[in-house]
Amino acid sequence: MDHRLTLTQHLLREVEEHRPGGGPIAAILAEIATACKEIRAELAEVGLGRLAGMKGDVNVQGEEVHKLDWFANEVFREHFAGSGLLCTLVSEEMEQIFHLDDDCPRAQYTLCYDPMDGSSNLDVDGAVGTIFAIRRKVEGRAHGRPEEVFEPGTEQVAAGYVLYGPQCILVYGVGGDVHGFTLDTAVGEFFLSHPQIRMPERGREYSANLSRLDGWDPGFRRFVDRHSQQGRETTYSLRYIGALVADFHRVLLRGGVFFYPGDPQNPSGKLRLLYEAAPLAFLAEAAGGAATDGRRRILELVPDGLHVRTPLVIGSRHEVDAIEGLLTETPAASMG
Ligand code: AHM
Ligand code: MG
Repeated sequence: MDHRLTLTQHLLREVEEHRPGGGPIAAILAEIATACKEIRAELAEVGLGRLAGMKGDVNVQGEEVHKLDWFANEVFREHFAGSGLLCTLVSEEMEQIFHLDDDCPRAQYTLCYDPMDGSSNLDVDGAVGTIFAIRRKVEGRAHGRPEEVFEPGTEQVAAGYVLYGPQCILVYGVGGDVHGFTLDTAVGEFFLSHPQIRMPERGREYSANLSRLDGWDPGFRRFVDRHSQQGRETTYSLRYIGALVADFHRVLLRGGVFFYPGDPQNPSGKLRLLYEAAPLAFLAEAAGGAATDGRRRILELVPDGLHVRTPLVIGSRHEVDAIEGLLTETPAASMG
């Protein structure tokens, strides 16, 4: 019988290799995997009732909260409160930092996460996901204050996501390679299915919400023009799921680019730096790809708020460079 490597076996090996002495990082990642299995189990039942639909609240983003947004966030809180593994949680679903007072004296890490990414897909049985990044607790800062996490993404020590699609897939990196695992639902365990993922240097697909195109910097519009059917270089297909995790997963495996620019109403776009853009940028770079806000490397941006947003261009080196090149042209020239 073929030996299948479990996530736990893999974590112990990988974390020790890239983060020597990082046992707690492996334990946090294993705990995240368990939390996500719980979320996935609930998602599989959602059509049957108790967590379907909206909760009736509006979150800090001004967005309506699905019951599953709330549930997924609670699962994370329950898994980590009292675990002694984390000092601080930062979540899309919590306006303030969640400080684990009892755990902080011994816990060395902070977790930033989006518990239910793409939740507008919930109503249509579309793909959704969870995004996460682990940061080392910054010593000497007053804990429980947002400033505690105002560090660039280069300070992340691990990042990953879980995609709840037809299969449930967990992808993580701890500073070395990026690896993917598929949940065997009969066994209840993640097994290695995508070892050492490398993002192709270029792809054949791009991913963006084109309904917002009118408000974008002309450089983005020119990229779309060039690669549309009527354009001069008809080599790309458009793919857009509307859940960042799912769109990113496709780009990671097949190459190409995802972008969510700013526009006059939302100059920084929609996606949040701490628990969406920075974790995926960490993975993209580790897999040989790139992530920028159009001009600056995402991993070097320093947040000045828990829920700050950033434009995001993420994917294969070739396409990210191409967009950056178009953005640096003058608006007049770039409309060509
Ligand atoms: P969410 O985390 O509240 O679900 O919002 C983020 C989602 C991303 O997953 C996705 O890329 C984006 O919003 C889609 O936005 P739009 O509907 O404007 O295309
Ligand atoms: Mg999200």
